[in-house]
Amino acid sequence: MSNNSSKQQSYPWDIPTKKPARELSVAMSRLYDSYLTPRPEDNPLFTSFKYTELSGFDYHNDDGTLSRRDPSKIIKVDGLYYVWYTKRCTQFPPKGAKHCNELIPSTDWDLSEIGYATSINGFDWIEQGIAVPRPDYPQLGWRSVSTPDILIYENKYYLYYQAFNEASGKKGDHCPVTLSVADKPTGPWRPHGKVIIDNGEPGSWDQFSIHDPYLLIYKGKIHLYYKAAYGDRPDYLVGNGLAIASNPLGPFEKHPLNPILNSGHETTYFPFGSGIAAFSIRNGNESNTIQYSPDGVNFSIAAVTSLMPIAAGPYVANAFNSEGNENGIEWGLCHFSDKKALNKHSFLARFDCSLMANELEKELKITDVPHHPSVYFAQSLSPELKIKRSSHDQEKEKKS
Ligand code: AAL
Repeated sequence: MSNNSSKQQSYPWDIPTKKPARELSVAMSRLYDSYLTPRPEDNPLFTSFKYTELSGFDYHNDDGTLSRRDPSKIIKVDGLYYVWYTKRCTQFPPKGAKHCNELIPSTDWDLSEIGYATSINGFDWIEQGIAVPRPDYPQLGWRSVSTPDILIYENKYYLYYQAFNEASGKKGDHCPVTLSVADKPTGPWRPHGKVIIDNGEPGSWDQFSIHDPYLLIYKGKIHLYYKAAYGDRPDYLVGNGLAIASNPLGPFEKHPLNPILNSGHETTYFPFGSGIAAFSIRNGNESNTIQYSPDGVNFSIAAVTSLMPIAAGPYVANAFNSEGNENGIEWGLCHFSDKKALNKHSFLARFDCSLMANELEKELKITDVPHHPSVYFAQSLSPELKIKRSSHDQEKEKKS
């Protein structure tokens, strides 16, 4: 503490919007240095999230045989919104890597295809069918194709997706990324048939998996963000990488600074102002944050939030023609899945947020988001830990 700090004026009652010219604690300094505005209510990169169930999708009475998950970003073509997603329609629900076969999926995204749907308002959807089916053995992705994202480049449509040649979970969740090309969003889609992003060299963080491809055109270059889960499961780490190309078919050059996000399962990126913003949704020290980079590479935390949408695929108006003054995003689709359910499947839902540079939606700038007690109690102790904790207490009492 400096000598004159006791003499300086108190921090004002009405929070100053500009950093006051007085000594500040580290936390209060950070409020001005690390965030666009000191109050989240005014911060264009802070948002809370609201959720709406969608109409138009059937799930076989939730018996686990029909799943939709990992939606792409959403695009609008001729007044219609389009989304692509992992669609699994199998005779049986997933039964794990040990019990899977040609009919029984290992995981929720095993034995899947790429489905797509359209909507005029983003709430009511009509499934249009399968965009990319599983190709015949031994073609790339014969076991499963999943987790798509869309790029429009020079009037052609490119669907990037994960291509599994073995059931996920057998060794890990190992797969590369490939793509299919079409002249229209409705297809027909022509498989490229080749791996589009190579796995890293042996021993590197992305040696086994390139997941969640996510495409933007930024500063004239195709930016493909991806996620890799690295380290040994179940305690793996999750990072996001970036690969850049001048042509949708590659070659994609991985950024030398990869990983460029230190946390965040799944990828959600959008042009914001003159840079790129990202969701860091779960897994890692920086879970539940919204991040910003002035260059698409060097991200910092811009907001801490809660109840973030899982596997968010936002509607990004200028994903492929950003002009350097972008207004951000307001809604998208995400998925929910019950990891503990026996008949495991996922379903799509809509999220709404307020991440616009030029507009604030008050209803979506709330930091106090109360949850029903059932949300907390759903996070129950395992029976083993409960026993350990209660015997701890008895031990402690005996000692005291
Ligand atoms: C998802 C994504 C990828 C993974 C699996 C299915 O949430 O990260 O798609 O492979 O889980």
